[in-house]
Amino acid sequence: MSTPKSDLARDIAAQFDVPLPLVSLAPWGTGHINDTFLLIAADGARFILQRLNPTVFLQGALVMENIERVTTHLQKKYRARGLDPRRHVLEQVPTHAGAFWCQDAGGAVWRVYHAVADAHPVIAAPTPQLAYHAARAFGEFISLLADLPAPPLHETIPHFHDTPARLAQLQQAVAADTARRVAHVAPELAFVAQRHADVHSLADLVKAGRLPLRVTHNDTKLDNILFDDHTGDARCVIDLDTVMPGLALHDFGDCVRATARIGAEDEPDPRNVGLNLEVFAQLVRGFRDGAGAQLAAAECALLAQAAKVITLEQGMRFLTDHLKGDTYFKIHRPGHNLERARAQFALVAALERHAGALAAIVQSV
Ligand code: GN1
Ligand code: MG
Repeated sequence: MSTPKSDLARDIAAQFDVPLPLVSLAPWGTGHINDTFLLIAADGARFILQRLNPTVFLQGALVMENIERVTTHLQKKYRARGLDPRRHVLEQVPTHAGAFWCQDAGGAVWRVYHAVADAHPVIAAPTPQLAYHAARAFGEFISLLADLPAPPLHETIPHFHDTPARLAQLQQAVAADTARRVAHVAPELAFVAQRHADVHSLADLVKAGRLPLRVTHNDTKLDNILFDDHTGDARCVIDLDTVMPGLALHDFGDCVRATARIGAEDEPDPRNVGLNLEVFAQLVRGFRDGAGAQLAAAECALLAQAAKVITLEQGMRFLTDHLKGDTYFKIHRPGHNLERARAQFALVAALERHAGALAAIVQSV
């Protein structure tokens, strides 16, 4: 079916070096921010066309500059290992003018990637083995980018995983109460208020110079990895929009939030949300194996705390968006962001209940 969005996408696709005519152009993936389409050309070649959300990424050009530097560096690394970079790293398709992106009339940035051959994202609940491979891939991503030449990458979204800043944004949303929803979220606000020490725990260590900034991915959800169709190995890390200076602990923590959680990110009944300890153990093992010597003792000691901080932060982000009237994350039903927030807080509670077991796992793995 042709919609105004898909008609625009078709016009934009024609500006890139994509063989025409297209036999198919259809929405693709599960992202909450950008618009993504799968393009299939007459010869069967597949491409991913994306529109960056301009209200989230205010400086799309800087996002694209980061991505070019990061992918070029990763490609070199895989080539040096004798591997075909196209199987492991996103490869951009240029426009006819030779640029890696273009803008539509409204100023939004569009780009095209070659689809990675014989690889797929995993959407379902992962097995411990798959979790191991996912965490190893995200750990290795950090280790491969540790020697990215200066200057530092642009901060594409300032204060992205600055948890105290996220708390401040929540407090501002409460004070403004634009959507008149504050009265309904007293239990959630109380839950956050009891955890101010957690909000500050990692940020204080960064301030004190006790946790290093590295080049990190910052959105380490399971569906941001492509797995090989045949071997099942994690092959390519995708969604590079938020690759920038950050904490390895945030990448590990977000992996736990997304992968060791029982129940969906937007599970409507928080009682169904839990924590899979076996998966957690494999995430620790995988992330350490992947990041290798990169991880410092101070980081290893905080793995479980990082899972709690990032899950609390994500809950605060969803709650803030609910209070502001759902302007940031795409929603698919009324109250969706509140359900997401509650599910994150249920996971925080599960992480707290299992704190002893998590500490023992981190020690023993
Ligand atoms: C957003 O769009 P997507 O699904 O890749 C968000 C992440 C959140 C995630 C929650 C730029 O990622 O930070 O963790 O939703 N991306 C941005 O599922 O805010
Ligand atoms: Mg993302």
